[in-house]
Amino acid sequence: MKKSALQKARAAYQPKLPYALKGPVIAIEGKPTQSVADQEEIKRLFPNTYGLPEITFDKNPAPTVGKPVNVGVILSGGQAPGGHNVISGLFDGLKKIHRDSRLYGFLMGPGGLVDHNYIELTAPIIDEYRNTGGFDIIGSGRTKLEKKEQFDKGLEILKELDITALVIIGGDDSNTNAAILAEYYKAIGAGVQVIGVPKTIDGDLKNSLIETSFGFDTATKVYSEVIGNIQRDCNSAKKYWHFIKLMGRSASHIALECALQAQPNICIISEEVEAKDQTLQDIVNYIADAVVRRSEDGNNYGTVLVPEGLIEFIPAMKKLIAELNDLLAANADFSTMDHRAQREFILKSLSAENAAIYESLPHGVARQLTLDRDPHGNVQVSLIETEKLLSEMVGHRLAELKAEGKFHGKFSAMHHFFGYEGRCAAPSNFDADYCYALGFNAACLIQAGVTGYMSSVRNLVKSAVQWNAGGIPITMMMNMERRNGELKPVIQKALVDLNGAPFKKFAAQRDQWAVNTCYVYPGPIQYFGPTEVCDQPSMTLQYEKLDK
Ligand code: FBP
Repeated sequence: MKKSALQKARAAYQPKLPYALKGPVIAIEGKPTQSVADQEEIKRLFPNTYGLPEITFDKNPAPTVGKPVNVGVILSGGQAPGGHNVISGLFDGLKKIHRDSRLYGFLMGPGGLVDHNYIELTAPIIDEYRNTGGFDIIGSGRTKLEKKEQFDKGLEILKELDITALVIIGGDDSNTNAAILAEYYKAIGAGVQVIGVPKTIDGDLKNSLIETSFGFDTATKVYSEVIGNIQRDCNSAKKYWHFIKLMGRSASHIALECALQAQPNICIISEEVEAKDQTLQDIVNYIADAVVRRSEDGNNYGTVLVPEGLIEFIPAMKKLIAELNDLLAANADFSTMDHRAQREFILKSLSAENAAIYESLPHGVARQLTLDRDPHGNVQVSLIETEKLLSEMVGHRLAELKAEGKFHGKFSAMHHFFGYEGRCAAPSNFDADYCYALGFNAACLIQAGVTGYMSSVRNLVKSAVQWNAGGIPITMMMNMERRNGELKPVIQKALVDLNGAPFKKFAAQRDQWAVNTCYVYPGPIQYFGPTEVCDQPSMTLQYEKLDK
């Protein structure tokens, strides 16, 4: 396969490991843990894996002799930069335990385990993918691993390949399922450990013990680079307002991080919209006001960052989506109707209040709200064109203001959606090191014999050698939430904390950014060069950890 010059140079990069993982490793057990909420219920549902101690690794003065171990690995859900390094770190960690250890990759996500599709990952395959972006080494998928029949079917192939540990690389939903699988295999004495690895560009799988999910760092650096480029462009031509939607599912971590890096004129934070009970019109008025004020200085241009999950956080829209969810779930033949029939059906079935909101939306956006949910029951927010909805409504508002003699400028909008272009970028040095350490650490958890744990590497604002490594029982991160009409144990999603340092930094500066032109141009990710250019973790992480 032909390689670019950067790919060749990058292949030779040796990711850094935390000091504790460099030689023989000893597992130190902490105190028994508890779930973040609903302790009695989670304990009842996870009798074999609840309350386990946190584990920290340290250097073992007495070298240990390991036995060969066969391990399976699955990439689950959306791509995130660094997945290949988790797998190469895992591979190297297993080979360190014993050179006859073997690693099998299940293909195209959790479905590969159930359908028995796999390959053995050998050294030449792993070497091809070190420090590269993407999940193409084994592919990824969104099959939800949750039923006993799937677990049993998976166990057949695990037994056939003599696999005694499974590593699931995924987001909050996939790690929730990893915990359920770990509990089931433990309960039936299957002899298979299950270890999770925190993945997602969305940055919403984090807590006091998981400082960040991998991929967030690289993806936000890619988006911030292009936002900066757009800002240079609009500052040069001075004629467009750019509405930029950013991936991130429900949480606004990505939008917030990009705002901190690039200092756009406006960034909407969904969690704040919900907390302040804002309407769509409130958001539109806020943007229109900035457009008017900038136009008074002759600046008919600017940038607006919009988190992709915004629509779900506007309280009135949230109610509408909730009613639509129930309506769609109860009417299986909805997808067979044509667009006009679907619209009529919805308008006559919704409550009067929700029908009025639905009817007020541009037809395209209204239809996008009824598209198929993903296998976890989430609205596919990446398919809803919120950036267009907002700019259209801002345009209407400005026309009104113009008619009232309150706006004399020009308003011409451009639209962008950044998501897929950042998910498979070559991992930044931070993600390359972090992912390699997470994978290597997962091998250490396997050697320690534990199950139902998430690989945890912490102290991430320090240099990689100073990072701490260990494992956190997944049940510790769980609470009970309503999903598809039922209360289920799930990992608590981390939304933007409006009292946290990253949001406060942003809120303290945004009024300045809105009216003035304070753009920062972060430029492309650098892999080689001075550490302050190449090795800085995200600003979110820095503010969260250093600005307490
Ligand atoms: P994960 O939670 O699986 O990591 O999702 C990441 C993500 O990129 C979201 O930001 C986005 O909403 C979604 O995937 C898009 O899904 P798809 O890849 O199925 O289009």
